[in-house]
Amino acid sequence: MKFDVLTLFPQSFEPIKQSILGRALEKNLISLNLINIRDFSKDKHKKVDDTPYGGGAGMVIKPDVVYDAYKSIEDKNAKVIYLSPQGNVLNQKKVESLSKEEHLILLCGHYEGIDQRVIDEIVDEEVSIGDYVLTGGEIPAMVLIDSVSRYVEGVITKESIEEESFSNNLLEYPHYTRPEVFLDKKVPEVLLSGHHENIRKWREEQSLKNTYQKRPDLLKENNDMIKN
Ligand code: 4GN
Repeated sequence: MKFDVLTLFPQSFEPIKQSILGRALEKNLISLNLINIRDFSKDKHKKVDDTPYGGGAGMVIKPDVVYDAYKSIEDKNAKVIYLSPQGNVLNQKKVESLSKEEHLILLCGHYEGIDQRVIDEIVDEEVSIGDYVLTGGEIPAMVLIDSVSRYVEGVITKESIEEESFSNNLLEYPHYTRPEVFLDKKVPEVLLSGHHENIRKWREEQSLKNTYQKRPDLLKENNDMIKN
């Protein structure tokens, strides 16, 4: 999986070069190419924004610099995603479907936004990570890269994907490790029993109970899936 990111702040992507994704980058399971939009400014002061037509607060990113940055990539088959509060809200199903793409180009805005004409010209889909506004699209882009990369073969084990929250539209069961007693609390007996079928049933129960208590809306979604 190839990620190209169009951003004014390439340094903000350092956090996703650590840990599991760092290893995936080293093993070339994923690639992350950061393109600084500012490098494509033709202005002697490297200006990338200007005041909005029609007036109003803040600055708007100029369409030509974004277009030239995009054109430098040269892959007509890549899917271009603009991270924006106006986009389709990301969920696990969407994450899984994006992981089937070979090449994603992520466009990050800042300030008041990007001139609409270049968005209309190059963007295939707008994606939002939730109903709130951030100062830039970089954190949403990192959320997308992290969540999608987990589905790339070899990044994490298949078991981790299958067992996790949301994969069956349910929350996960609780996890325990040593010591057997911590602050007078004992690990649930069944997990020490070695009885695999009982453990499976217990985890399924816990998973359902957790979902019912914390996210009953997900059970309703499951119900709707059965009905339809
Ligand atoms: C995306 C971008 C929130 C999201 C953003 C989100 C930057 N905020 N909910 N802020 O996924 C104007 C220009 C706001 C880009 C945008």
